[in-house]
Amino acid sequence: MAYADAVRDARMERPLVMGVLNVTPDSFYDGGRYLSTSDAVAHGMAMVAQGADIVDVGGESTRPGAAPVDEGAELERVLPVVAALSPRVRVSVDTLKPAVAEAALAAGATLVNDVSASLWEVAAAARAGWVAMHMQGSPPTMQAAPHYADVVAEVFAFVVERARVALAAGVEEVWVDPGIGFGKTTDHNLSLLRHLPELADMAVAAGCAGVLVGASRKRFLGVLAAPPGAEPAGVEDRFEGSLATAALAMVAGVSMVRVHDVAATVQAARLYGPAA
Ligand code: HH2
Repeated sequence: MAYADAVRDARMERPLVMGVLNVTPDSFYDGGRYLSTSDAVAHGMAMVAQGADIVDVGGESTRPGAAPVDEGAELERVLPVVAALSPRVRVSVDTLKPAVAEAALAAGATLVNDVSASLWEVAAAARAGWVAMHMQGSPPTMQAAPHYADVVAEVFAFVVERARVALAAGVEEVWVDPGIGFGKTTDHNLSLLRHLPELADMAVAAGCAGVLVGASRKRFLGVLAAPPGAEPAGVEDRFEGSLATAALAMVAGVSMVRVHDVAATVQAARLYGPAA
């Protein structure tokens, strides 16, 4: 049985939708929109009303070229939002810093969304879930010259190996994520997306909770939306590609998608749900 069918049969529910909530001035899509705690919490609750299963709170942009943020500033951005949302919805914290992950878990988050794939011990200590995402290099320079001999084999082997380490260290809920756009060209991203069914199978075999994919509004979708050779379409013109990619990922057996456009993505995910 294909993995996607097995997921449907086992859970009889739809793939999960993780709503993006960046409390930053410079995130590539929602930067500057939710700088106050009240605006951020209101947007988080709006995504819950649209059907988000998890709200992913971040206080540091990891877009290509992003400058690192001081730990104190990141804590100030993230903690009040995590504390306000976590009684009402499952919250993940999107951070590279162990201290921010620890503090967010203490404030009510239950999942560490770790784009560095290195914080599993923090998750284990707090009995929280953990996302192992692949990134080549680091945000300031990762898009300069991404290079792989075999992007699919290397990325999949990396995240599954990290998942095994985390599971052995006692993390019970481990997600793997190929890291779309993190040190990858458009062709690298497309190769990874086309091979997602293999990653879904590998994740199940390793004992993971599943595969998470975050392609929402990313630059390669702007490349696909523009005429050949033209400048990539801007973030506002990447909705259709984002929704199509989320749907493609779900069909491929991915069990969580990380998106900015929650309402539309939940509609797509409901195609998987039990008959009404
Ligand atoms: N992408 C971004 C941030 N966190 N986490 C996971 N697991 N997977 C992803 O693909 C992923 C992620 C980048 O998107 P965004 O948060 O919208 O932008 P920014 O990094 O500029 O804040």
